[in-house]
Amino acid sequence: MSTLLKQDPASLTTASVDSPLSLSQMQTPRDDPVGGIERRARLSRREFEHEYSLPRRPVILTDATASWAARRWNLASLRERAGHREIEYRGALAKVRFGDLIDAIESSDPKSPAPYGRNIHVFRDLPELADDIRPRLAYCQPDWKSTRLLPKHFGFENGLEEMFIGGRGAKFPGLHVDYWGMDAFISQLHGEKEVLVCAPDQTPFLHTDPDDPLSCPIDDFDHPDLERFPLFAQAQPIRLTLQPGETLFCPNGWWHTTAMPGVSITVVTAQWCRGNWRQLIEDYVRTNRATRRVKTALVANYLRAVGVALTLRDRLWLGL
Ligand SMILES: O=C(O)CCC(=O)C(=O)O
Ligand SMILES: [Fe+2]
Repeated sequence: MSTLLKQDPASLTTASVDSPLSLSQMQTPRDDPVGGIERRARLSRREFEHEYSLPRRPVILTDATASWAARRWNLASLRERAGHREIEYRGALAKVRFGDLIDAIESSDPKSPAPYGRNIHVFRDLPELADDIRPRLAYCQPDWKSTRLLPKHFGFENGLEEMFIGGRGAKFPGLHVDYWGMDAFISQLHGEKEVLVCAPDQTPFLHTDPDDPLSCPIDDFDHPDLERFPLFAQAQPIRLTLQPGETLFCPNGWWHTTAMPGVSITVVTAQWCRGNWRQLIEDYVRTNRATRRVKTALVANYLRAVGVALTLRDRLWLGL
């Protein structure tokens, strides 16, 4: 089995939807940090803001999706309910029947893994499943990018929920930082997902290309080619396994990639908030300044002003 993980983290103190936290788990919510990434349950929105979102610290939330019906998804139920839908996924050349993708995933093998169904737009392409991932994660509210202060023609899409579905041996195509400054909530719903994470201060060891600063060219983390990528010998990647029911909060700037030891179904929620607004502006400027210099500077200043207004709203009205 080719995986990101050579060893699993210590046994987990995971809150599952079916079995509420025991008292001892509630009293020791910071048990079992993996490379400094804690597992936490029953965090208030304000605690999340101040302990993780503003300091830009990742965390595994063990109960963020507890109310989602999607916690009961599996290949058979998705095939029955939405197998007839035509979907798009990133990396595919054409639309595919969701049921055909599921069939391929069911018989995926590490030697020739089935395609990894990435960034499937649940609300647009799989409407039968939309209610299963509502309400939106509480830690993603309010989503700053959906504010009425941002005119539609700025081209920022509103909040995104996307499905990632893969089988044994599938991998995300590479270690990367998300574009548009977005934070990702990677909610594991079925099966396990192996995740490799590198903190922002590891960037000097990742051999990034200045023209493509959000992707890392290293393609095999079990056997990294240290002749080609000698600096990686100094890197300190964090490896963890997400269990069904767990959500990894991956703040923008943190590198991440994933691998699937078996069937895996995930929903990733993108988030914009006070914690990453500056990063959204930086990424907007980085990608647009060469072609539209004046417009980019004006929009960036407007976005900064929106950031001030929304910070005041969140602090004064919402008590965050
Ligand atoms: O769940 C995964 O495989 C990773 C998703 C991700 O990193 C992304 O969409 O940017
Ligand atoms: Fe990502």
